[in-house]
Amino acid sequence: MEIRECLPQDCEFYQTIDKDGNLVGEDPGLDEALLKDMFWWMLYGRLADDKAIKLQRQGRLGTYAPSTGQEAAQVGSALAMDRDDWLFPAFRELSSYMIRDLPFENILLYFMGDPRGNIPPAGIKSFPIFVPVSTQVPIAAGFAWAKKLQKEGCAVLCYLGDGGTSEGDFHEGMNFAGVFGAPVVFLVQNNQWAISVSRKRQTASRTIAQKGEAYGFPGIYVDGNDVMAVYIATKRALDAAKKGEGPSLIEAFTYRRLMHTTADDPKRYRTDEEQKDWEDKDPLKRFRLYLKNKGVWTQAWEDDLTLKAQDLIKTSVEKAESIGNLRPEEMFEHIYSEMTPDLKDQLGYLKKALEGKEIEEDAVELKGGFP
Ligand SMILES: Cc1ncc(C[n+]2csc(CCOP(=O)(O)OP(=O)(O)O)c2C)c(N)n1
Ligand SMILES: [Mg+2]
Repeated sequence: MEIRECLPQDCEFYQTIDKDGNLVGEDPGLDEALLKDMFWWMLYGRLADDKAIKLQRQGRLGTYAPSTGQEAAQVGSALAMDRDDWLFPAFRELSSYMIRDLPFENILLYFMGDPRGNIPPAGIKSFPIFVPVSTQVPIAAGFAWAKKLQKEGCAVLCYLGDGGTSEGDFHEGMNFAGVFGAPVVFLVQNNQWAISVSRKRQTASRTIAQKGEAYGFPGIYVDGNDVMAVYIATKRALDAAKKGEGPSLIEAFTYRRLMHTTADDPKRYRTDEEQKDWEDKDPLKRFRLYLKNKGVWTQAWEDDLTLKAQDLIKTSVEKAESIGNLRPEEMFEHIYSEMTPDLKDQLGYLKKALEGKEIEEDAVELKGGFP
């Protein structure tokens, strides 16, 4: 089944290629270097995702949220950003983090439960991963508004999921962005599922894109498994934001091909048939066919890219696994820019405990029960 056939039929849906990689309209005429970059990031993202799942299964990584099947939505949108634009992620945007220069080893560290993974290297214009669903939305709107007031001329790309659109934070952030004309693009990766809750149970709206209209800005409905369509739609929206035309909402219609996280078993709530059907609409497969028809893709080229990706992945795993244990004190250090008196006290107790010193019980009780 084609992606179009799964959608409300009376809605405008932006797509450049069908599931077999054939053009559905005019060729968008993107540069060959960009097309190759798109394929590289999608392939690298897919292989890195696969490695992360394997590491989790081997007990070398904590719970991990896979991106397989969503590479076009992530790569198309992140490549559409300028270097000065800012990224607000949710938690399932592996390819986007890497495109924005967050090394894979940081992502591995984060999912190993090591806070050092969530400290972006200097100069990175990306906020850390937001696990509490949609909490990034109002912050992204406010941040974009601040950038507008400071006349910095940049825009913000804020990711969230279909499930995230049911949160109050989503509506507050959208409303704020609309009223203040904040230069922000909200990109909903509608992957059809929020853990085991299907898109149908999330909203009675025909599309998520139409919610933009309600807040006074454009809602764009795009094939999220079509990397060129996502790229073009996001670029237009970011450019409009930077020209002072305000926010946009993009719904990238895609599919979470694997489990919600490695702690989940999707077989309990969706059919094999559904999963098989989406295998056929896989974004990497589609784009490969398009590039092959164009004479850009060869097996030898993909083999080279695969080797390059495997090499990078191996180095990242080695870096993440050899970083050494955390200092226990570190758990207090990144909560506030300045440690609160309570935390300072607790850190003091911890230091004493580490030195093997006795701690007066009363003092500990009064100050909140540590250790
Ligand atoms: C405020 C909040 N409520 C619940 C959760 C538990 N939770 C984690 S992911 C998730 C579903 C999110 O679905 P969606 O927004 O569609 O993103 P996806 O997981 O599909 O990428 C839930 C309920 C959470 N992290 N934060
Ligand atoms: Mg979802």
